[in-house]
Amino acid sequence: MMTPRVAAIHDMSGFGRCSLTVAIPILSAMGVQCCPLPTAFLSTHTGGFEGFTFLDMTDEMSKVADHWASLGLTFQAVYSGFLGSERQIGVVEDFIRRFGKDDALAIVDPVMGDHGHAYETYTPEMCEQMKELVCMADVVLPNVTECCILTDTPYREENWTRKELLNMAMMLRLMGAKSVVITGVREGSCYTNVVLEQGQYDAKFIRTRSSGGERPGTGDVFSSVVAGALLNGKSLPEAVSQAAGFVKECIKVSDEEQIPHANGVCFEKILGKLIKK
Ligand code: PXL
Repeated sequence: MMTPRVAAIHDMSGFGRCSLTVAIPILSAMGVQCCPLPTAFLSTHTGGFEGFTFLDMTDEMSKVADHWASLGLTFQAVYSGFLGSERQIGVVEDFIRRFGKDDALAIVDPVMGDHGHAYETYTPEMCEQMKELVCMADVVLPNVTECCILTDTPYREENWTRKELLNMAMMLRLMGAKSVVITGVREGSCYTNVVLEQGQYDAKFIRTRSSGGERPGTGDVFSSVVAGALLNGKSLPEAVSQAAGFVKECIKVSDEEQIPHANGVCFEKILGKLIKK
């Protein structure tokens, strides 16, 4: 099989294990060529360190896209995550229009916030603009906070009914996303991922028992494994199950190793499990 190629549009945070520093190794381990298009360079992620630096790369991104187009490069998927400015969201939309043609997948992780709050760098205007990007997605992977922002639903930390979750997933599909995965919904001692596939009217609820505390970057680990699995020919529910299992193990080993919370998950310890036999 030809090596699938992905354009990965995320920030590069030097320390803290998120975005490109997890997407590149995970996709490579899964036999997928990852071509990074950084949205910003930060010294650390924004969730747990004071005084992080932030270099916005918006102006560079269109130049990179122009050069890639001039080389005639094609991608089997465009995979976006943390974005650095409102204007940049339009740049990503243009990129998908240009490179997401034919059967290339547009995988959009609408990274915006967690636990009912937007991340420090996400303005209300950016959150609004993200609704347009989501319309272009073949697969969109919001957590509950992001799902609420995108569907204008009041946020609750817990006790979502499956009907409410299905309704929110349906709303995202009505907006234009083809398949929807609502990630990391807390249900008692489990996390549930809600998978609403293109053309279906019922969702699959994939439950995984929690293996420890929450950590930054797990959403990026999850979406990167889903992207890799889809490009390896797995179905969306299979990809979600693999991602949920991998994140669970990452959290377990990080707790065992007593990795500080802000440092994310030490996925390096178990990365080998993703390597295709
Ligand atoms: O994991 C999401 C994420 C990605 N990139 C940056 C972040 C965060 C979450 O805090 O700060 C820079």
